[in-house]
Amino acid sequence: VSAPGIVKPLPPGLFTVRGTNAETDVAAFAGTGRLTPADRFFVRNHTSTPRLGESQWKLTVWGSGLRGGPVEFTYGQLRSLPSVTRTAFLECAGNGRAYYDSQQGQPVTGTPWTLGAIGVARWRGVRLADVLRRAGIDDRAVDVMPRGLDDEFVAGGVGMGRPRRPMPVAKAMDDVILAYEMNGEPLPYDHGFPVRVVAPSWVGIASIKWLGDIEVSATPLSSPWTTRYYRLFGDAYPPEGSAPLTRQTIKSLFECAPGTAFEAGRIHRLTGRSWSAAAAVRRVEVSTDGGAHWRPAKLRDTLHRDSWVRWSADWRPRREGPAELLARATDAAGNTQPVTSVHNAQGYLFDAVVRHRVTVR
Ligand code: MTE
Ligand code: MO
Repeated sequence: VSAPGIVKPLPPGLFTVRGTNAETDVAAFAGTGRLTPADRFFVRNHTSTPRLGESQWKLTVWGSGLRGGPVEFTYGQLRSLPSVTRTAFLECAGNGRAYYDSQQGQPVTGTPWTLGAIGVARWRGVRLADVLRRAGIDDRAVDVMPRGLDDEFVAGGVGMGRPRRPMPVAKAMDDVILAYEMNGEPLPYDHGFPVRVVAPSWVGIASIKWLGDIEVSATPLSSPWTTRYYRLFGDAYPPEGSAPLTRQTIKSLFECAPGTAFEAGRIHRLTGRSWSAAAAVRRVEVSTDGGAHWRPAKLRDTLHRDSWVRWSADWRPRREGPAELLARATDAAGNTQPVTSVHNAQGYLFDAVVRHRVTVR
């Protein structure tokens, strides 16, 4: 079963499909390792997955921030550059958005993801910095804007062109990868075949899939994905919104489906994952009584900044009826998940502790 706009099969129980987007069901992370297999990895498509071939594909790097004219790279040329491999999570800026409404009573627009718009993969490709240097990037360059080869995005009858979003040259030259492999296999169609951007720790939209060209500019660039979307709008922000979003935030999930029934009087091993874009998660606390009492979860992974830490906590529920499981992560930079997340109209960067509702019987 695949959804309109998505090529790979999306079995119910592993995915919840909304339009052209597919969220990994949190229970589908259980039993997977630190890396999320591509067949369980969420898909966020503005339109639909193009099936491109690598022999026709080329990358064009162009713009006022180059010393000379446009430079093209074939797939073979890109593959022959020195490669790097890096584990990084990829997460939609709207992951957790549904809880603004369901937990805080604050309506927001956009895909109502719960917590499954995240995955961790091992990406292999070339450094964007190497490609930009080979293309002759000039000292005057300020912004770098990758653009996809998928269809134009149209919202409310207004065409916005193909998905593209500028990043400052400092990020582009730092840790960004042009990836052609995911978990040791060629990129699947849905995740950007033949080549995608991976911008570690940044909002998912920075990781443009089906890369076709990159504009390098000596003057600041913008796109609807830095002006209209992926900024924070609302009471807590100026009328023009916050600055364009860069890093993701801190979150935790339990690997159990909402409403899961636990047998009273028995010991259950609760498992989950926590991650943060600012620094590695170093402490996770769990509450099984709706937040009245907290205890440390057992961390099952070494600390890693761009990955999640898997954890577990044993629970012997006593009373029958509804229960709430809460997990609260703290990272090495001292960030802790708050009780409520500051509202913004498009529901980005939800970071509050999520109340996972289950039952005991
Ligand atoms: N790139 C293109 N070309 N088109 C898109 O629709 N979606 C972005 C980003 N890159 C998108 C894109 C968004 S919003 C996210 S969260 C990530 O891709 C999702 O990556 P995935 O589908 O591989 O999980
Ligand atoms: Mo996204």
